[in-house]
Amino acid sequence: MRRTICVLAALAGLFLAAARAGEPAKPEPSKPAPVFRLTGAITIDGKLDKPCWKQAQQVRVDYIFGKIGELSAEPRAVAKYAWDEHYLYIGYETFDRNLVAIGTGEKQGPPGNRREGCEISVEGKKVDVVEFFISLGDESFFWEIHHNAANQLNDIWCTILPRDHPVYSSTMSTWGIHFAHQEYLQDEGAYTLAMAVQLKPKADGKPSTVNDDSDVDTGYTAEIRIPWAALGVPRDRQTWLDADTGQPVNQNTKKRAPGPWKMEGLVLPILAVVQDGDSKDRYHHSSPTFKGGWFHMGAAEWPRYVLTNGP
Ligand SMILES: [Ca+2]
Ligand SMILES: [Ca+2]
Ligand SMILES: [Ca+2]
Repeated sequence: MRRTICVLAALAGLFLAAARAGEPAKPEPSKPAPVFRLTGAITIDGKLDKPCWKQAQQVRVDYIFGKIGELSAEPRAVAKYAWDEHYLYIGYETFDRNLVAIGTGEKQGPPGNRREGCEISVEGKKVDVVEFFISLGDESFFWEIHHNAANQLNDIWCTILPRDHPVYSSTMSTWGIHFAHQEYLQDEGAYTLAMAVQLKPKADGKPSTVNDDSDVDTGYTAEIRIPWAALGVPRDRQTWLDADTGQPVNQNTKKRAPGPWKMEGLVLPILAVVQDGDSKDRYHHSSPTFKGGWFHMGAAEWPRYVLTNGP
């Protein structure tokens, strides 16, 4: 009897192995790429000549939308990421030969740090914009950020509910995504959202021009600084300081100020996207495996990064 059970178990094992062999192999999730900590404070001026950007790994934003793993023959954009205990930093560069940037005319943000939004699509205009989808590890909740050559910025908190959830198919969730446009990235005390742009020089040495197609531009570089608190990071990474003495305190202390965030080791998916209104292939992005469709629905395919202390 015992022998029969053993033989049956072995046969079942063989069938299972055969079934597994017939399944398409699931690709292993790629190892997160390191993002290095800043070695000193930086001024957000849009210039990528700082040591942190020289040491940061380059992220190619050259994958052609809808063509899995296929890179553009010419560079479209490069993104770089860095961090410290208060901020995520994004640096990027475009190579656009005709810069177009259109503002929404509407401002958002906290008092003292309000910023104009940017249009991402305008009928009859060849709008350019760079986008970042930043998740703190959850594929259903994340920020979508748009930025352009005129230093205009949108920040949209996106929520994707399960398909069988009533809100998924409600008016709150167009195309299955709830776009919270009116939300904005919050400052944390003295730690504020900042961004800046530098237009790259043209062949004649003068800066590229925005919304003037009589010349040949070379693109621009940009920096965006986002407080960790704004992005929705885990609260157990937060610390507090005594507002008077600057000494570490617990969160029940009345006169407290934001302390350093303990961010080392955090893994976060970030997708970078560049839109060039002049290009036949309008969208390029940074994911080697994204299939197409809504970027929002493909968070599992966004490249992942891990915050590390240094190279
Ligand atoms: Ca363009
Ligand atoms: Ca917003
Ligand atoms: Ca121009």
